[in-house]
Amino acid sequence: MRKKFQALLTKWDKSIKSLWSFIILFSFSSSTFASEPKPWQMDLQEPSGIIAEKATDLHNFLLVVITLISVFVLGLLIYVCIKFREKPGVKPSKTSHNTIIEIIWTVVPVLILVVIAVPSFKLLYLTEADKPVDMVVKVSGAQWYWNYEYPDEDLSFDSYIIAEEDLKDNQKRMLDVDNPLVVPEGTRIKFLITGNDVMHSFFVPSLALQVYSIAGRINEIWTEVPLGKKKYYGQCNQICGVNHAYMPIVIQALPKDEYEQWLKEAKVKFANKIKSSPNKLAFLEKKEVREIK
Ligand SMILES: [Cu+2]
Repeated sequence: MRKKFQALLTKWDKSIKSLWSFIILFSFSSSTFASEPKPWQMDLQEPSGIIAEKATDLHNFLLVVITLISVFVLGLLIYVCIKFREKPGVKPSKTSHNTIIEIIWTVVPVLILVVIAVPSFKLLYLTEADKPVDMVVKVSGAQWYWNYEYPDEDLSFDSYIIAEEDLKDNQKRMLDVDNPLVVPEGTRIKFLITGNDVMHSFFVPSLALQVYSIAGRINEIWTEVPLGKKKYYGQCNQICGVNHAYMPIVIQALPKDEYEQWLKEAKVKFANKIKSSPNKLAFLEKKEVREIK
């Protein structure tokens, strides 16, 4: 009996180890080249850059706090349900006030909120900090595509989703685009975000970017793209019309020399495209793009 149990334990240990190595291998191999949502993902995407890392830390800290509070409240509920349940021959308590308990349940939540507020405000100030940046990119949301403008390079182009039937083997359905926003690796970037028509939202979770794109005003945010050739996937996350689901975002980080090469080619490729074209409409039901004269 004991031997059988030990054999079972060893088998169990082995399968757990192989499962772990699979998970580690899988997450390493897929996270090396891309930050993207994964099937059955339970947690946040792997953070990239200082803001995303701090936001993930805050999220994990809050998760502990809310779990402790929920368990405590659940415990209290179970306790009162059992202790004060209806029983024959027992007179129910008529207590309606208890000054000490009332002070405790007012002061303790205030203290908890203060403890949460400190790291929360710190992070908020960091995201708003006016840090020196390496480059600026202007992002315009439109129905239903993104326009990226590099003001220092006099470069501007549109970025459309790749239709399902045109996807290549290594491209992701509903996430990959024809012209990604290419940036050099290890760069601090300021994004100026505006809109052409209705409200959109520029959302790249792994870089902790989530900013409304609103016509007539410019919102700004900065992020640090870490070292490493990598794709960061995002989507518009403000319901903006019938093709809202079809305007993904791809930020492609490249080594400096590859970025310079891309810049040279892009200046030729998008030479006649100086500013974003609000007249351009994407008819994604028909999978075609048409210019309206
Ligand atoms: Cu949108």
